[in-house]
Amino acid sequence: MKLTTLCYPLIDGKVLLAMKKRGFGVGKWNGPGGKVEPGESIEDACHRETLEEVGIKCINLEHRGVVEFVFETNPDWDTECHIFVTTLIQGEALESEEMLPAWYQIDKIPYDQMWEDDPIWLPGVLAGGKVNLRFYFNSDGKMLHHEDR
Ligand code: 6OG
Repeated sequence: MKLTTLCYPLIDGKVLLAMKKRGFGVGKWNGPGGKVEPGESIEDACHRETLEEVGIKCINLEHRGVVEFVFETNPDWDTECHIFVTTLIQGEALESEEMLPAWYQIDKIPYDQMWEDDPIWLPGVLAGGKVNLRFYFNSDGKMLHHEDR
């Protein structure tokens, strides 16, 4: 299954999210992230994707666990996604061709414009916790159910 990352910069009670402008998950707010390249470590991929997509350099990275996404009819989309929080960053968030970044107060996260799994696990991660869950989706991107992994 392909490996991916998601990064949540968390500074002064605000989290940096980014709206995907094209491709998979277009129109949805998510952490910056993407696929781990062959030969690359998962942490290096998280650093690279965060810099490429929103122009932020992560000084620290805390690994907060794994969320696995299983698409019952599109196994190409299945991914083991590694979740990171960073509390020390360099640079200002900048729009790229792929993503439009914005800082959100933790109690004002736009869960209605995010993937349906996010309200289940992201609040715990942003409160300092870890996650280890598997989510099942249908081909329309509708969440079916989830379980511990
Ligand atoms: P590219 O393949 O476009 O990166 N991703 C998901 N994130 C959440 N929160 N929920 C999902 O539910 C997701 N499915 C995939 C993995 C896509 C990014 O989106 C994440 C990657 O970080 C189905 O480069």
